[in-house]
Amino acid sequence: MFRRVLIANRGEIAVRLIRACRDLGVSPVAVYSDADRDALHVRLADQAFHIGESPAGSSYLLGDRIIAAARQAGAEAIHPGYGFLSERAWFAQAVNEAGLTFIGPAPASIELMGEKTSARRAAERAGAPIVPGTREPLSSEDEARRVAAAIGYPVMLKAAAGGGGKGMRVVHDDAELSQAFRLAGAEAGAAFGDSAVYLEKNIERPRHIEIQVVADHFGNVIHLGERECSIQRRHQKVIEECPASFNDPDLRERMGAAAISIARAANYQSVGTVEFLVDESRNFYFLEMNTRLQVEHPVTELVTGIDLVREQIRIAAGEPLSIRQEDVRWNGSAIECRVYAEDPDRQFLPSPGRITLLRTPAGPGIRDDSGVYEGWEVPIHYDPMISKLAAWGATREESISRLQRALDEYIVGGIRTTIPFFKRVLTDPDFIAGRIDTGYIARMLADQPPSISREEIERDLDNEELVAAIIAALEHLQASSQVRPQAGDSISKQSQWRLAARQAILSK
Ligand code: MV4
Repeated sequence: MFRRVLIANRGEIAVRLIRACRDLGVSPVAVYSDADRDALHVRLADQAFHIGESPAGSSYLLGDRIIAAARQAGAEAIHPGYGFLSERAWFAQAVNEAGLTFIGPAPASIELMGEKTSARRAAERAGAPIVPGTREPLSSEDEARRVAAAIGYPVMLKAAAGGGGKGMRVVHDDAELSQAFRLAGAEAGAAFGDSAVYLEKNIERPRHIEIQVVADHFGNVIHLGERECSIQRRHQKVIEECPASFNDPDLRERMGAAAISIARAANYQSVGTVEFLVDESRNFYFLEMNTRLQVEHPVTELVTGIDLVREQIRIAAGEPLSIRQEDVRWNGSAIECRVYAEDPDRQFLPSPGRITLLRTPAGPGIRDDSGVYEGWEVPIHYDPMISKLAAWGATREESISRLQRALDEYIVGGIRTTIPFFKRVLTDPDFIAGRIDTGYIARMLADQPPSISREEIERDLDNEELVAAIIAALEHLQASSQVRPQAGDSISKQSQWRLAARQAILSK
C-alpha cells in the first residue's frame, strides 16, 4: 500500500478521499488555492500545498504544479477525485511518467471513453446494446440527413467530444436538420474545441440508470448494481438512489453483464461507471462510460457495504479486488440529495458566503459527506455543492422517511441552500411512487408557482454585493480559459453557475 497519497481536489470529495486514506493507514496530502486556504480538506490532511490562485484554471487544473507538490510531499500516488483533472488522459499520463501512480484507469481507457463515438464502438464490440445511430462523427449534413431518415425522427445530435448533456440537440424532422447540424457543430466547437458531432435515435422519456463497475489488474471485473440518476436539473443530477425502484434482479443482471463486458473491452482497471438509458419498455442502451469515481458513489456503498474509494486505492496499489461477484448483496435502499449553496426560490442562483450556523443531521441511517464547517466562507469560484446528504433504510419507504427527518434537522445559516427544494421532492407523490424520469424536475418546477415574487427577485438584483459576487464569479470563470465545460461534475457545474449569473445580470 502507498504510504502517502496526494489528493488533487477540494470540497467534499477531498474530505471523502482523506477519510479513505486514514482508514487504509495512508497519509493524505492536500492541495489548495487562495480561496481554499482555510478549507476543511486542508485542515484534515497531514500536509497541504498551495498551488495557485482561486480560479480552477490557475490552481486545481494545473497538472504540473500538482505533480510537483506530490514530489515535494513524497507522495507515491495522486487521486484526482471527480471533475477537474480526473478524466484528462494527458494528466494520467503525466502522473505515470513522473513515476507516480494515477489512482484511476490507464490513460488509454480514459481516452477511449472520452470520445463518445469510440466509446460506442467499444460498447458494440463488447456486444452491449447501443442507441441506434452513427459509430463515427458525421462528415456532412448530407450524411446526417441520410442516417436520420434511416433510423427515423426524432433524432439527437451530440458532440463527439462531449458528454453530460452539453452540445446536445433534438431534431424533430427533416426541416429542422440543417440548422440543427450547423448549431450543434458550432456549440461543440465552442465548448470542447472540437466541432465533431454524431447522431442517435432520440429515446423518449428515458430513465438514466448507471452501473458501478470495479476492475483490478488481475482480470477481475465485477459490478455493484445500478444507481437511478434520472432526477436531474439541466443535466446536473440532484437526487440519486440505489437500487432503482423499477428494477428487478433479471434486468440488473443483464445490465451488469453488459457493463462488465464494456469495462473489459476498454481494458478498464479501477472503479468506473457505465451509463445507460432505459426506455419505457425497459430496453436499455449504452450511453457513456465515466472513467472516474462519481459524486453519487455513497448510495452504492450504503447498499452493498463496499467502500468504493478503499477498493479504488487498493486496486491502484496493485492489490486484487477484496470481493467476488457472488458475494455482492444489495441490502435495502439508499437515497442521496446534493445540497448546494444555491437559492431554489431564485432560479437556483448561487448563494456563496459565510456559513454562520451549521447543524448537520445524524442518527440511524444518515450519512452526510460535507466539505464545509461553521464559520467558513463558501467561495464563489467552484461548484457550489456543500454536502451530499444520504439516507439508508431497509426499504425505499424507510430511506425516504429518514431522509425527510434528516432534511428537517439540517440547518445552514448565512447562505441559501437547496434543502427546502429536497423537502418538496421527498413529499411529492410522484417521487414517492417512483414515477420518475429525466423530465421530472422540469415538470415539477413548471407545476409549482414561484414561492417569491418578481419584486423580491428585483430587490435582490439591487443588492450590489450579491450582483458583484455574481459578476466576479462570471469574470473569474471566463478569465480562466482552461475551464472548459467537460464531462465531469465540478466543471459542468461551473458552467451552470455562469449561466445562472448571466441570466441574473441580463434580467436586471
Ligand atoms: C439521450 C437522451 C435521449 N436519447 N440520448 C443527457 C445527458 C447525456 N449524458 C445524455 N443525455 C441524454 N441522452 C438519446 N439518444 C436523453 C438524454 C437526456 C437525459 C439523460 C439523462 C438524464 C437526464 C436527461 C435529461 C435530458 C436528456
